Amino acid sequence: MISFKLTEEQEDIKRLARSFTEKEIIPVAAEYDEKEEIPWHLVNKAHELGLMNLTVPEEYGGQGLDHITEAIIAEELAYGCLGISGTFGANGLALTPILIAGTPDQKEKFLKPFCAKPQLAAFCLTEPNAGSDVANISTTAVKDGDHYIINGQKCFITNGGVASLYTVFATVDRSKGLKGITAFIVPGDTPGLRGGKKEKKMGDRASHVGEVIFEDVRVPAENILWSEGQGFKLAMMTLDSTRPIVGASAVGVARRALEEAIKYSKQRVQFGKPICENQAIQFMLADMATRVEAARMLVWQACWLLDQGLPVSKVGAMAKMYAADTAMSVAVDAVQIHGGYGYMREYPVEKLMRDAKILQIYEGTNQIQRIVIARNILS
Ligand code: COS
Repeated sequence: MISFKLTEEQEDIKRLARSFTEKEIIPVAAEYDEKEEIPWHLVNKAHELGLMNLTVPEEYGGQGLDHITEAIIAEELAYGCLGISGTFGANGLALTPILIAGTPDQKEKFLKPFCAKPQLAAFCLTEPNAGSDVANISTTAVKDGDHYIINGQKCFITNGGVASLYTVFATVDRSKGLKGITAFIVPGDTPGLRGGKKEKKMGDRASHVGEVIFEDVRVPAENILWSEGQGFKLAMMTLDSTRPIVGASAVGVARRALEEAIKYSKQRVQFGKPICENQAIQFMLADMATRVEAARMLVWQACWLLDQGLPVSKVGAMAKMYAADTAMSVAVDAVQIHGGYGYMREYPVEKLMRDAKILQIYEGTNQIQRIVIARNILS
């Protein structure tokens, strides 16, 4: 049976997330975008309200939610500010490898204390010379008795340098290519781990994105997820499960841009009538609204597949790609409908357009998503 009706619990959570967005995120979004800082007080509040660590089981201190409910929350929060929602969302990305591959002991040891407090986590995969080409990472993990010594540099890491917990991908043997990649859980206070340069970004500015430097970081072998050489597969499985949520955030950005454009087109009078009475504007709004609905359906389908434990690579990539492209095109059109005012910082669509761009790039560029889709349909 197919149903698009949310459960009572999902309706309640959606109301909670929407009210948090209206009361807490929207009033400060422009300020933190300008300051390029994380609003830490909102990390505390989101944690208190149960809007973080959404899919971590309750026994480990998370919310124990399914992926469809996670998508509903991500859309609502990103409606208010992509940078702020992405700060919370990065926990989901960083903790997913532990949820997929962690032993009960690892989950008890790392997830429980992490989720007990308002803290941030970071997923350390990308490097200066290994973005799309994950197999090319050069951060090394050298075995030393019952420990590994990690050395290297990660870049473009959300929450990098300000996180309390890191999932880190390093190679134990570069000659093995992707079969050498190994995933480690690394607490943020481990000696030798430090944040490097903080990036200055086009948009998504209320999130902290920066380098993470590893200098002789000593990690017990028991912190390996799965086993040596399983890291590439784990990274791919993680991204399969988080890309639909990037799609959900993109739907939030697109929906906000659409609503701002509708509101403005009804208020703005030119040639003696509101501009929404022009068919040129109506056709734009109709296309924007249709794309938002279609993107949400793909996101929900991908989340449903995830919740059923069914293969999700193809539809998850479609959801991320289509929703991110939708956010970009709808935000551009929203600026266009606002005319000169849309280009000014006074109106929110200027920020939405800057924010939307990153959705086509992070967690796999939209070109990578097309590779994943093409491989799936041709195989
Ligand atoms: N789930 C499980 N295993 C997977 C998988 C998935 N979704 N995708 C690939 N694998 C496995 C393959 O089965 C293969 O295993 P075997 O060697 O045992 O057969 C192995 O991984 C290699 O797969 P493949 O040959 O497809 O790897 P490629 O090097 O061609 O890379 C892409 C594939 C390009 C899709 C991958 O590197 C990628 O997603 N890159 C983008 C990374 C990204 O999103 N970066 C953003 C940073 S995180 S914010």
